[in-house]
Amino acid sequence: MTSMVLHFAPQTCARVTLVALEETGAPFATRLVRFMAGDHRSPAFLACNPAGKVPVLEIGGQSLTQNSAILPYLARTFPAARLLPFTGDALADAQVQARLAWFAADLHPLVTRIRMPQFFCDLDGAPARVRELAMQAMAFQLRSVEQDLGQQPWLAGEEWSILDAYLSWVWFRIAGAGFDTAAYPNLGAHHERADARPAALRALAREAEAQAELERAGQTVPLN
Ligand SMILES: N[C@@H](CCC(=O)N[C@@H](CS)C(=O)NCC(=O)O)C(=O)O
Repeated sequence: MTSMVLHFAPQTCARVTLVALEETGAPFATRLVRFMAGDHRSPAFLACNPAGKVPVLEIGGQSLTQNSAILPYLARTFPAARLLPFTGDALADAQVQARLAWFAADLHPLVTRIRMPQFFCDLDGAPARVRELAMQAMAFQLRSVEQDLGQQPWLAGEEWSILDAYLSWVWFRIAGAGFDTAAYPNLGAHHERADARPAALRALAREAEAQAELERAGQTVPLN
């Protein structure tokens, strides 16, 4: 079997790939990227991903980046894990890709503005406003999902998919940054369900180990 190595950091969107790998049951190794030590700007890491971001999945020595590419790769390579509801129908499969793109291109940038608004405008008082506007935009994006999850347990319907892990990561990031979670009870319950899956628990345990390692070295990313 082709070897797989995930470059990741705890609490980041690499969690989604980590959960996907755990769901496949395939063997893989992990490499902790220590942002506070500048690992993501090292020549070795930039050779894997010139964008300097996690996740990077090395597959037989080749780097694959972007959750929206990695997750379909894993879904197609390990069909028994049923990571994504691909059917082979071009339009249905494009709808699945659209969902992935919604997470990567619409929701994730809002998460970043909510968590790290100072990277978008550092003028006096501006970060608070950046965060506020991003919270409003996030609330708008999540309203239809909240409605859907009142009718069905998982994003794609009756069956779990890795889209649920993506949503759970978004929820984790915004809930920890003061987002008004009380207005989204179905999303809150979904988060509990998604994170209680055995593969998610294994992924969270790996993250906890990595976080402890960062704490021992005084290299945790400061909370905003
Ligand atoms: N579009 C990328 C986003 C990757 C990304 O933004 N990763 C963040 C962590 S959540 C990162 O590595 N940030 C470090 C940096 O930008 O310096 C994906 O979905 O994989």
